[in-house]
Formats: sequence, structure tokens, C-alpha cells
Amino acid sequence: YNNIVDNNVVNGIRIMDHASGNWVISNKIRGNNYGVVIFDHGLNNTIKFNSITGNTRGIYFQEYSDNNVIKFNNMSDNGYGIYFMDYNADNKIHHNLISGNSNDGIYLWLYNDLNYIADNNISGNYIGIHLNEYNDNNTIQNNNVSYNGQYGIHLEYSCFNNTIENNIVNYNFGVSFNNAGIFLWNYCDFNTVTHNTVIGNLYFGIWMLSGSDNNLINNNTVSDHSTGINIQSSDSNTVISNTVINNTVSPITNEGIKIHVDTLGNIIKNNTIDNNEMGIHLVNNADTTDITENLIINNTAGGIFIEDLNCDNNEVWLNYFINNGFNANDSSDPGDSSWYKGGIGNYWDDYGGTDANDDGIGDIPYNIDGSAGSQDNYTIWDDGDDIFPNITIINPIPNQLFGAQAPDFNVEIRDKNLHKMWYTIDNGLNNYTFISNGSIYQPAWDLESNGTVTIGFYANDTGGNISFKEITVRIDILAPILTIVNPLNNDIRAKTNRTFDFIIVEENLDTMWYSIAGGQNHKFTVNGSLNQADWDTAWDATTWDGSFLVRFYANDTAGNIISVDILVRPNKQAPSSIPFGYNYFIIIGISTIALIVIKKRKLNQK
Ligand SMILES: [Ca+2]
Ligand SMILES: [Ca+2]
Ligand SMILES: [Ca+2]
Ligand SMILES: [Ca+2]
Repeated sequence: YNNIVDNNVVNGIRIMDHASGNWVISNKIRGNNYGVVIFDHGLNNTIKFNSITGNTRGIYFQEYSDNNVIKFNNMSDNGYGIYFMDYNADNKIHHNLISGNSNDGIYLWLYNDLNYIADNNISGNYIGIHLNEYNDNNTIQNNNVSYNGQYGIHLEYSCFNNTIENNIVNYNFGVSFNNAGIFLWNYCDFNTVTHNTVIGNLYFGIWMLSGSDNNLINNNTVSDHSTGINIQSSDSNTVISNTVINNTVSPITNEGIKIHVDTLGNIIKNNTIDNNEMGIHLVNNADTTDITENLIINNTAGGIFIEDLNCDNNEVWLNYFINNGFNANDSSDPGDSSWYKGGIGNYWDDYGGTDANDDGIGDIPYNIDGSAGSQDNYTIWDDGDDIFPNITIINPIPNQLFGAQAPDFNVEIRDKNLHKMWYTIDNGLNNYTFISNGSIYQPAWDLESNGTVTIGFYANDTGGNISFKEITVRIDILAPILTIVNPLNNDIRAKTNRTFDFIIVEENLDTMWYSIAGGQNHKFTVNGSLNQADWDTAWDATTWDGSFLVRFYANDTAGNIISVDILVRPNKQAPSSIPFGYNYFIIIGISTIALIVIKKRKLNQK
């Protein structure tokens, strides 16, 4: 226990059964059968800074060896770099250089679970990282697995729940036969392959073969292969948010994503599939695939190809097809494939129809190439706003009368893409934009004269469609012209003479009324007699040489108002101290009558 084997040049270190807590540091270990062997039940050993070269197996884990750390070693030119037999768990293998091994860089044979393989540089081996049978829940992270011979990362035979994340897996094609960057074969299920860069592995970028089901392939960049992502005889995989580009390296056929040979229920979603030869290729019993929300662009041969009659019940919807050789070819049985779902289809850049009713759906179907005669009946299509704004004028109402105060307006304007609203009251000479209901601009209203005013309401939308509705209202800014012809100002009246006569000129007359000596208001509509009680009170209260006020009013329905003041002098005797009172009164009375006649004539002449 707790041996430190340091700075030796030795041929083989063997950590025996149940050997724990050993440190193997900075040794040169070369030319052995096994470089470092951790035998059964070797726990918590640390192997670091060693140079392990030219051995049949660089580091070899026998069985049940857990929690060992292998880091910062150089494992080159061995048979295998690191070899796990079986039941080794929770080991951490990181920051090692593992290169030029004639067999696999890291090899896990049987039942090795929960190991952590990270930040290693693994190149020039046969297979970079190889999980053979029943190896579950391992994490393969941040490794650079490039320039290996057959595959970069390879899982086979029922390896479940492994995470392959953030690795660089490039140019693994030294032994040129069905190469793949990441290859899941034979019932490898529920693995996550995420955020990897997978470039130039000659044949396939990411390959699922023979019952490798329910894997999640997301956010990977996969480029420069014959087939970017190859789903073959495997079901229910979710391929989501990957960038699949430039898969064109084969002189024969290339595709971004290929789904073929008895597959069911794979989901291809939200991927960018750009500049491949064929974007997506379904053939040979590729069934019930859900292909949705992908951006499928610049694929030189075609966007998507459903090649034969045995491809059943595939759904293609909400994808964007732009600038492909052909956008889609459906050669399955008529009606077998759906090109829309739930009332929404795909976007086709070569769609020839319009969307006149602005529901975002093309008004005629899109015809899909191929023997199935399929159509997308619900193409995604927006050709701009074709529907004019709808304007309803609630207030003012037609012929409504307004005075000097500019009227309020209340309009309802509806449009999906409303841009601007404005009104004019002078036929467009001046326009006033508004964003909510309010009042007509007062300075503009002030320029109007009596009569009618036409208010035009306008609205446009972002598509340039302009609507207008107008309404004509009346305007009255002139007060009534009220002339009191009897009594005249300063008339001398007997107490019994309460008569009054008037002339009114007003087209929108509302009410006329008067008050006597500041008393209460009395309405009137025709000539007649002033209110007796008020008159008598005022008359009695006024001295023989005084006068009292009768104030007449008229207003119109527009709110204009006028008042006319008439002073009335009571016909009373002067106090008895004044001589000749009676005669004097007669004389004044006569002359007053004469004066009225003259004034009336003058009025008539006007
Ligand atoms: Ca439209
Ligand atoms: Ca439509
Ligand atoms: Ca519109
Ligand atoms: Ca008026």
C-alpha cells in the first residue's frame, strides 16, 4: 500500500489484487506485455506523469478496480493504450496523450460503468475510444479524438446511457472502410451525443446501426462526410439542433442525414442541413419519421428525398426549404407521407402562390415532386399584408353639431400590421397623426367657419395599404343674434305694461331666457309679458329717476351664448316737492312715444 514508484526505468508495474492507494508517477514503462496492470479490486490508485510506450497494453485494468486516476500520462505506440477488462467503475482518465497505439486508444470491454474519460488527446490509434459490451453510464468529454484509423468513438453491444459530450472527433479514416466519427452499433440505447464537433471522417459523421435506439443526438456540428448522420436499422432516436453541412465528400452519393433499412420513429428536428448533396434521404423501410423545424438549404441535389414505396407514414412539416436542387421528392405510396400537420406545412422558396387573406398559409397547395403526387396544402407563406385597415368611426356621429371647442373623436382601427393613423379636416391639406383617440387639433378647428366640416380618418399598414373613412359634422361658432325691439333701452314703463318683443337669428337655437333685476331666470320662446312678480318687485323698488335691468339671453346648441341688457325706467311721479309733476309726465310720455316711432323707422330702413 501507498508505494511511490518514482523515476524508474522499469519494465512493467503490477498493482496486485486489492492493492489500493498506490502512486505510480513519472516512470518510463516500455516494452512489456502489460505496461501498468491494475489487478482485481485495485482501488484509489493514481497513475500520472508516466511514459508508457511499446507495451502490448499500456495500462490494463483487470476487474473490479474502481476510483483509480490516470492522468497526464503519455501512452504511445502500444497495442492498446488503456484496456479495461470488466467491472471497472468510477475511474477517471484525463489529460493523457494516447497516440499511435496499433489497436484502440481506450478500450472498455465488459460491464465497465461510470468511468470518466475527459480531456485526453487520442490520435493515431485504430479506434480512438471503444466501449465494447454493456458499458453504461460512462462520460466521454472534452477529448480530442482525431486521426484514428477506423472510428473516433465507438460503442457496440448494449452500451447504455453513456454521455459523449463536447469532443472533437475529426478525420478518423486511416483505415478506410465504413469509417465513422461516432459509431453506435448493436443495441446501444439511451446514449447522449451532444456538442461534439465531427468533421471529415470520410464515410459517416455519426452512425447508429442495428437497433441503436432512443439516443439523443443534439447540438453537434457534423461536416465533410459521405453521410453526416446515418440512422440505419435503429429506432426512436432524436436528432435535434445539429448543424449538418458540407457532407459531399463521396464521388457517389452523399447526404446530410440518411434514414434507412427498417427504422421507426426517429425524430429529426431543428437541424440546420446546409450545403450537402442530398439534405435528408429516406429509403428502404424508413417509417414514421418526424421531420420538423429543420432549415434545409443549399443542398445541391435535393432538400429531402423519400425514395421508395416502402417508406411509410413519415411526416414532414414546419421545415424551411431554400435553394435546394429540388426541394422535395416523395416517391412513397400516394398518401403515405404527410407534408403538413395540424394545419401547417413547410416553407418552400419556390412556392408560386399567394396569401391574399394573410393567414400565413399559401392559398393554393405546393406540389411535391415524385410519384406519390403529394401536396403541401398548408405552405408557410407570407407575401406581405394584403388586407386594408378597418376603420370604424364611433364618434362624432354624422351631422353632429359642434361649437368653437374642437370635438373629441373615437375611432376603432384594426389591422394586423397597423403602421400609422391620421386625420384631416381640410381634405388633406394638413394631416394630423394620432396614436390614440382624443380631440381634433384645436388650432385647426379654429380656422373653420360656420357650416359643415368633413373629418377624414386614415390608417395604413406596413404593407402600404391605406384605408379611410370620413364623417361630416356641423360647426356653429356664431352666437345667436338677439334683438329686443320692445322694450327699448331706457323705456319708461307703466307698471301694467310688461310686454316684450324680440327678433332672433340663429339656426341652432337652444334656449332663450331673461332675468329681471338679477332675479331668477325665466325661459321664453315667443313674444309676451315679462314675469309679473319679478317685474312688480323691480318696478316698485326703483325710484322715479332710476331704472332696473332686464337681461335677455339666447344660446345655441353649440354652446354659443349672447345676452342683451335693457334698462327699464318705471313711470313714476317725482316726489311732490317737484312742481308741475303731472304735466311734466304727460309731456315726457308723449315725447317718448315719438322717439320710439322714429327709432322704429330707422330700424325699418336698415
Ligand atoms: Ca398576404
Ligand atoms: Ca392564405
Ligand atoms: Ca393590413
Ligand atoms: Ca349659432
